[in-house]
Amino acid sequence: MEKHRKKIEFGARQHPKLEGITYNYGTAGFREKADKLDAVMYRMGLLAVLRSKKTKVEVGLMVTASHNPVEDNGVKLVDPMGLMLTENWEPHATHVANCSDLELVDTLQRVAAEEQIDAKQKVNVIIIGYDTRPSSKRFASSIQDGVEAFDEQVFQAGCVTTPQLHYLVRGLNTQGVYGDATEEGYYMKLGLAFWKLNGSQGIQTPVYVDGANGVGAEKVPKLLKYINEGKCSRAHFDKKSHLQAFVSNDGSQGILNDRCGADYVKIKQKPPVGMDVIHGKRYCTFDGDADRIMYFYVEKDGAFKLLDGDKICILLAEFFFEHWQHLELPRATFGVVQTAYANGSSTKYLNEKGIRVVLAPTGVKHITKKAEEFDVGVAYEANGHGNLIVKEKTWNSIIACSRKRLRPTDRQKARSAEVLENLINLVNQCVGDALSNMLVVETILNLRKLTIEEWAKCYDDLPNRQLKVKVRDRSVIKTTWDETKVIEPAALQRAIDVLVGVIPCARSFVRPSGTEDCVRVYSEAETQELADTLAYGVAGTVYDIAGGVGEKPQLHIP
Ligand code: 16G
Ligand code: MG
Repeated sequence: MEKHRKKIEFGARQHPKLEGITYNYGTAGFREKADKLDAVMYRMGLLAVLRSKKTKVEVGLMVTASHNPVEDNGVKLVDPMGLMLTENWEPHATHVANCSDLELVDTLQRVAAEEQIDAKQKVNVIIIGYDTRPSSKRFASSIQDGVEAFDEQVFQAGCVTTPQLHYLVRGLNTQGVYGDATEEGYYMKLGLAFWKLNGSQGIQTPVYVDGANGVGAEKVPKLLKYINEGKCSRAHFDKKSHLQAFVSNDGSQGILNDRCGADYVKIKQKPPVGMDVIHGKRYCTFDGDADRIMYFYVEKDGAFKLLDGDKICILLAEFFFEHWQHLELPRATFGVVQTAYANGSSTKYLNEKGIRVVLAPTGVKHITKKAEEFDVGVAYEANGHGNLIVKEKTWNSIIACSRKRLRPTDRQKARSAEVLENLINLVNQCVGDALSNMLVVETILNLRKLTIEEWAKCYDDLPNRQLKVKVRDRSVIKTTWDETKVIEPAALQRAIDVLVGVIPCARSFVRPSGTEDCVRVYSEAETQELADTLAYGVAGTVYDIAGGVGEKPQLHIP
């Protein structure tokens, strides 16, 4: 470290830390107004070098603030297998971001000592990706300054979706076994799996995509090129399939995430601005960095129908489970991970199908970790983040079933194994991925010959309501691990129990947000009126018991 002290200090002068801000490496890395982030970017370049020295392989950094407004930005570190930064490094990131410029080298030295990092360990390369925000490209170069202060090298992956950056990191660290570590390799892998599942006929009806004016919008046509022109294999150019996707909010006019994108559609429960939504067509919506997706359509009478992460989860889990049962792998476990936000009807539906469901706290890192406890885990958040995770030994068993010469009586088994092998290749196992999950949904609907309306009808969502309450200090609220109950203040949970108890089939919980300064309230009940009454009742109680500020939430009945 001493060897690089001068260079690191020189860089710190080019990227000086702003006074009076405390940064926190939260569920999705750092997020802030972009004009407050330059020093954090430089410092994360430095930290990524230490992380890479520690793991002895490549790590990545993604510059994005996902569904936040365009003036925000953020950065997160990506671990060697393309997963989120391991939790015990989050405090290191927070310390390195918050120390003064003068303390920077010493803080890095402390991290290196605590993690017993061998200073001589060589770093191959640090991979950097960024989204379409105006500040993003500049930040990628601030990160590069951090990496170069250690005399290490970067690979600038350019403007990519968050899941593509995760894919690149995993591709590099598996020497291409997971997939060629290039953007082209990503399209080829998905394109080939899509062709194997859907054949040359492909899918006959188009899907309409709300690109949130973000990075996903510009990647859809690239992906389609590989599918429709058969460019999904270097050796063969004959693997042509068919998929049409028309992108609105493609960034040519509108503003990133402005009245469009998955977050807007979910919260407002209405179509994005900038898209003509017509009965009889199938729509989906991405968020700004394309790691979330949801589907929607309108009924004849114009009623808006959203198919959120829970519905996608069920489509995937049920399809997978049916084929999985044909494989007869008795010792292998299959399960679904949801969060407390999962609609009660979705959990009931899965239970009735004999599929095991477990809960995890909100956030991709939590659901992913929980899913890893199964041999095959499907992990989804209602807001559209989700994927499928398969253990290596189970992957090998599936391939063995699919490749083995089986007796004619085992044909179904071989067919199911082949479908699952291709489906797993179609999923981005690192992290939820809007592009890949769009192909997954399109494929399952196609293979099952389901329309979006038929898919929507698999269960009716219980009416629900989400609210935010402003309190003086949201950290006074402590919940159980799965976030379904409040532990402190105990009086708050007692009050929630009373409110829930008087409404049949109702459920409600509260938790401090990990990304905003507020407490979130969720409620569901048999009717919208009851869900609203309950949500406002609970919100009012949070306000009274947990130090509410500003206006008290109140239900205004028109
Ligand atoms: C972040 C998380 C998302 C979670 C959301 C909850 C990642 C990549 N993203 O966006 O999974 O649902 O935070 O936000 O982990 P909240 O804590 O403000 O409710
Ligand atoms: Mg996102």
